[in-house]
Amino acid sequence: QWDPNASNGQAIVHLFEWKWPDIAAECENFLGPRGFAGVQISPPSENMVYYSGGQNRPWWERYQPVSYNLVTRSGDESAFQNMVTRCNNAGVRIYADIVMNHMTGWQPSGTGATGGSSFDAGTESYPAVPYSAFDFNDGNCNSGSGDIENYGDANQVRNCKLSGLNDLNQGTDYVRGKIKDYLNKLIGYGVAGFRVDASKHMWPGDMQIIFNSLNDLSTDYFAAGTRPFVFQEVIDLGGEAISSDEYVGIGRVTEFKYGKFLGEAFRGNNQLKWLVNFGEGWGMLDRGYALVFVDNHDNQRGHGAGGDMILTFRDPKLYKMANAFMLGWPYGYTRVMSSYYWDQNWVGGSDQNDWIGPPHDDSYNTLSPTFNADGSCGNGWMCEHRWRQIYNMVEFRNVAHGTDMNDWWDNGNNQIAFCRGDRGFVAINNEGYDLAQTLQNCLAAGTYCDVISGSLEGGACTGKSVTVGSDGTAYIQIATSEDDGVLAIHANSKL
Ligand code: ARE
Ligand code: CA
Repeated sequence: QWDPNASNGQAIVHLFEWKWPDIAAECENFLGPRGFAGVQISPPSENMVYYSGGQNRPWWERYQPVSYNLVTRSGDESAFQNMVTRCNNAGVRIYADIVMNHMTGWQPSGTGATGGSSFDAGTESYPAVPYSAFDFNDGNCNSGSGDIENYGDANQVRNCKLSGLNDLNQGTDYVRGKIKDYLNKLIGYGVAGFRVDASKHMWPGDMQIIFNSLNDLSTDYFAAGTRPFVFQEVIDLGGEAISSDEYVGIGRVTEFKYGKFLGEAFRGNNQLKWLVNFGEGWGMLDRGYALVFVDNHDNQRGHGAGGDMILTFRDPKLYKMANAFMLGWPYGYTRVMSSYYWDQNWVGGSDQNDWIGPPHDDSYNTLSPTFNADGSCGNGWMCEHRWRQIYNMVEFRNVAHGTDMNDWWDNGNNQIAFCRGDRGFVAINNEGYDLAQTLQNCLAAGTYCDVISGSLEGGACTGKSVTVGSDGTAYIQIATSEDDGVLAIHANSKL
C-alpha cells in the first residue's frame, strides 16, 4: 500500500481533467516511452452537473459524487476500461482519485448528474448507489452549523460537513461495503491504486478496515498478492488536531509542507543552502510514507493549502528549478502536476476565476489537447509533464533511483549542487549572478549532455555539455541570462 506497483518509473503525473481516451493515447505515445510510472486521473465517479451564478461546469463539480457509476466528462465506463488496459500495456499505471468522504452538497432540485442518475442532496438520497439519510454523519456532528468550523476538533473534522458536502459515515458496514464494491470494480479493471480525497475527514480506523478488505490487484497485470497503492490526501502544515502520522499505517500521505517549503526557498524567502537536509530534517514525514509535489490542482489556484508561496506554471523559471530539485532529490514518491490554463481575475487577493473548468466546446464537452511540433500542448492544456526540463528530470530520477545524496556543495546562499551516488549530478543557481565554478562531481570521467538546456540526441548534445575530468571535477556554468537556473547530467546522458 506504500509501493506504487509500477513496472517502470519513480514519478507519476496528475493529468488533471483529461479525458480517458486522451490519457490512453498519452500513455502509449509519451508517458510509457519517457519512463513515467503512472497517471493520477480525475475522479471517475458520476458527479453532479453545475451551472450556476455564471460558474458553468467548474472543475470542482467532480468532487461532488452522485453515484459510483463510471461516467464523467472524462468518459464512460468502456472508455475507462479501455484506458486502463492500454496504459497498463504501455507500462503506465492508473491511480484513481477516490471521493469517499462525502457525496454532493445541497443543490437546487433538478440539478443533473453526468450519468443521468437522480439524487436529492436535501434529503440525502442517492438512489443510484443507493445511499439514504441513514448513511450520513449528521447525528454525529457536534458543530452548530453542521459544517466543519474548527480544525482543532478532530471529531468535527471527521464527522461534520466539509464545505457543505453531505458527509458519509464510514463507520457502518453498509457504507464500507458500497465503497469497497466501487474500489474493487476499479481494481477489476486493472487500476494500480488510489488517491484518497479528503482523507483527513475520515477516521483512520474506518479507512484501514475498508482498504484491508479490498481485493488484490488484477493478476492480468500484477503479481498475485499485490496490494493497491494508496496515497491519502491529508493536509498537515502543523497546528491542527489531525496529523499525517495517523494515516501512514494505511498507505502514503501527501506531504503538503514539501511544496510550501520549496516555494518559499525558490521565491527567496529562504536560502537554498538549507535544502541540504530537505526531508525528515525539516519535520516532514518519513520519506517512505511521503507523496510529494511542487503544486497540486487545489493549491495552484488558491484552494487547499500553501497560499501564495506555491510555485506553478505561471512562474516557469522557478517552477522548472523547483521540479528539477524535487525530481533530483532522494525524498518521497514524486508527482508531477499537469494543468490547463485559465485567465485569472484577482479581486481583493483572491482569483474570481479559480472555479474555471477544463478547455471545452460550446456544450461544455472537454477538449482534447493538441500537440505542437516541439511536443508541447495546445488547446489550452499546459502539459507541464511535456516540458523538456521536467520530463528529462523524470528520466534522471529513474536513473538515480536507489542512490542517496552525496557531494553537496553550496556557495553559502542560493547556489547549490549535489550528486546521486555515481549516477547523477544537479546544480542550481538562484542567485542574481552567474554560477561558474569547478565543482566536485561523482560521475565517471567523460562528457555529458545537460538534460535541462537540451537532451542527448543522435549522439550529440542539443544543449550545454559538461566534461568530468579524470580528477573527478567538472566546470559548471549557469548564467543568470539563461532560460533555466538549473543544470543536470546523469549516467544515461553521457556522450
Ligand atoms: C464547492 C464550492 C463551495 C461549496 C461546496 C459545496 O467551492 O463553496 O460550499 O462546493 O457545494 C473541491 C473544491 C471546493 C469545492 C469542492 C466540492 O476545492 O471548493 O467546494 O471541490 O465541489 C480542505 C480539505 C481538503 C480539500 C481542501 C480543498 O481538508 O481535503 O479543503 N481538498 C480535497 C480536494 C478538493 C476538493 C475536496 C477535497 C472536496 O483536493 O479539490 O474540493 O472533495 C486548511 C486545512 C485543510 C483544508 C484547507 C482549506 O489548510 O488544514 O484541511 O483543506 O484549510 O479549507
Ligand atoms: Ca467525514
